[in-house]
Amino acid sequence: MSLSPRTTPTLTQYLIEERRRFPDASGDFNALILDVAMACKAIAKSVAYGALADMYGNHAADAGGSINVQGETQKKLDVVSNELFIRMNEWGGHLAGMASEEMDLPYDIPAQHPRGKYLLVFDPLDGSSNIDVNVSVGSIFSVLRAPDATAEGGPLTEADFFQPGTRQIAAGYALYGPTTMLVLSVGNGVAGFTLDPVMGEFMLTHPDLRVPEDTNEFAINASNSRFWEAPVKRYVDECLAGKTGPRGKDFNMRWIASMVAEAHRILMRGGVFMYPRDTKDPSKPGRLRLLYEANPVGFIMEQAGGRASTGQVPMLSVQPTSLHQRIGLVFGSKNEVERIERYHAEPPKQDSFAPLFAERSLFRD
Ligand code: AFP
Repeated sequence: MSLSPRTTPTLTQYLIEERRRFPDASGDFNALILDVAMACKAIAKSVAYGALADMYGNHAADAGGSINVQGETQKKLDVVSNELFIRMNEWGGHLAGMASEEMDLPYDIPAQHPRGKYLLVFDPLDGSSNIDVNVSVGSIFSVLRAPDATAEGGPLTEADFFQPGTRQIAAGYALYGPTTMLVLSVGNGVAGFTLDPVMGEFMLTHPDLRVPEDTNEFAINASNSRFWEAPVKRYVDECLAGKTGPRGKDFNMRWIASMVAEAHRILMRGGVFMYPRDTKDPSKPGRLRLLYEANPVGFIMEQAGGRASTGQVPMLSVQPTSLHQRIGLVFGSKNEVERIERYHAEPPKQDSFAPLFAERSLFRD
């Protein structure tokens, strides 16, 4: 460890430098991001204490556990993280409302606190089904501008949040892994900060992150392969065929089941992530959620030179129609995501290459 005086900028310094691009800015936005960062630090602490602070296991509402709006069993840490996001962000006067994976309806700023001009949308603890086995999890957030009427005191409605991803003012995630990191875009590239646990500060360790345009790594839950649509099957089959297939190179596969951790790996070294629309449950047009998973991660990817898509259209162009809307999501290295989009646009090929189900393949004896 170097003993020279620390010159690495903090998150606060980074935000102040960024704000200089907007001489008329009030400082509200920077204060909001610092409140979000404070929530992430508090969550990082709870995650790190784990079993020592009785943080593992399911949330025990009425001793029978609790189910969120998604129909998923809430972990203790889901509930704690949601509460931390709310408490750290409701008082500052920067927000007109919040929405979360863990809350059925939007959260109104209590009357005793001033209202502001932004909306905060978050997944307080993504990948929380991995918590009890100590795998990396994270928080994902997105900042939108509130409609004027709401910012000025009108009623907060679900429709206030129905803004396409292109309208995000900022987005990011915190990753609670071997180190705690905050990855942030305020619309001017992507920067990564590492939490210095002694100083309690996020330090700018990864300025100007870029996603490599090409990759030989893909991530998908292959147990769903029988439900995939033809373009996804084709793409994965071609990757699995490796050097001897149409791609002419070998691929590696990864699946953490913690999207924020996969997003971070892809941001650092390239790759493609797919949780595509499939036929598993026709009532759900995808597994992941548009407003607090796909859009913020999509914004980060695009700001880092990567790409995010539904498979059919750019993710950030999708007009949301409900708060907890699910969607098919593909993101990562630009050239691979574009290839998957091309496969969706092309008419299905009768003689398409399908080694997964061919004579000598993974899924045959
Ligand atoms: P949890 O937050 O319930 O663990 O869900 C995580 C997640 O939304 C996303 O982070 C993963 O990529 C995906 O679900 C994993 O889904 P599968 O369990 O179907 O692989």
